[in-house]
Amino acid sequence: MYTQLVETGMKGVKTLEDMSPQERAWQEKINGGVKVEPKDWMPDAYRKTLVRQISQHAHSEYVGMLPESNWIGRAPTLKRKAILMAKVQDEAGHGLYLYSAVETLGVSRDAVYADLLSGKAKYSSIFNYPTLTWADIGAVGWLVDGSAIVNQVPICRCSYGPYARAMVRVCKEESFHQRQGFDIMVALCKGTPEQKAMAQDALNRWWWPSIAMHGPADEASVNSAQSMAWKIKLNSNDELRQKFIDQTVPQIEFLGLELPDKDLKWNEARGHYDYGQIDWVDFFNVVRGKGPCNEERLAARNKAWDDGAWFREALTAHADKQDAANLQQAA
Ligand code: BYC
Repeated sequence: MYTQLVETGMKGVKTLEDMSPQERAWQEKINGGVKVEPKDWMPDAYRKTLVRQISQHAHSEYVGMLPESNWIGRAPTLKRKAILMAKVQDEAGHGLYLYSAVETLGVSRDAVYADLLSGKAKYSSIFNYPTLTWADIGAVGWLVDGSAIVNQVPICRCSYGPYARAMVRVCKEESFHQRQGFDIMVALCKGTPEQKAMAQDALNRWWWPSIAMHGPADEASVNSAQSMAWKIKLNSNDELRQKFIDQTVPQIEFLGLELPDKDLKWNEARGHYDYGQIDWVDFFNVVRGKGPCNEERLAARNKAWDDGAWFREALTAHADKQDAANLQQAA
């Protein structure tokens, strides 16, 4: 949404020589590992890129609650239900930390949220696929939160202080989420043949979206070069995708499930797994709002916003009364 406002595209990453003395001094601080804080001077394009990425990230957490909350009422045991409720609540908390981090950049949470509700803002492609069976809840925790951890651990070291600090707690919670998902998969894979087949089916459907969610291939990633120069991103999309694949294949083998990609095999020379062709046409369709659940997700978020109007009004009225009482007391 903000890309057109960012003056420095992939090919236009400025060298230190091209920068003004102020920008050069700032970039040198970044190169030296110094964090940028909200009141520091920063280039407009850096601020806009952060607003874009952090708000998309916040929206992803918020929309990401929907595919899983769909199963809270149908979890197979009380224990699984309590765990899933805690996980979904954590995601709401992640959204709140991230919306707070965006506000430190001088934009209001309501403004960025309005862009989500209108369909203008992006959020992660992964949440536009349906959770059809209980095994999908296992696959989402294991693969989606697993991908999120691989992406977010480096963000704990990114150049913008409030974003980096927010990620520390998010990553700790994501580790719990990933383990609860894997635990569901282990239980299903040790269960009846029908349960194991359910686990395989969930893996087959979630594998490709989970590796695509790391973003377009490096040569098609318009923002990576600049974001990496600014240390908003510390790794490229393909590097993180490869890391996720390398760590997840042994887990698939441990579960005794079939690899979901016939081209997935260890490459001794590269020291990594090779993998098959990602369907980028499908990915960009989903990103553009044409995925299986895009409409449903936005409708759910809009309904929640509309249903909550009376509550927001009550909170505002209460805060106004408190302010008036405080003013009277101070007079
Ligand atoms: N979905 O130049 P690129 C979670 C867009 S939360 C949709 O590589 P960038 C969880 C991209 O925005 C998961 N759009 O972009 C929550 C750009 O478009 P614009 C969310 C995508 O920013 C609840 C265009 O494609 N995590 O896991 O350098 C429950 C070109 O891409 C996607 C984050 O947000 C996508 N998958 O790199 C459970 C992490 N990928 O904006 C789990 C923080 C790309 O120019 N974000 N696009 O119009 C990032 O690390 C980076 O923003 C990305 C993309 C790696 C996602």
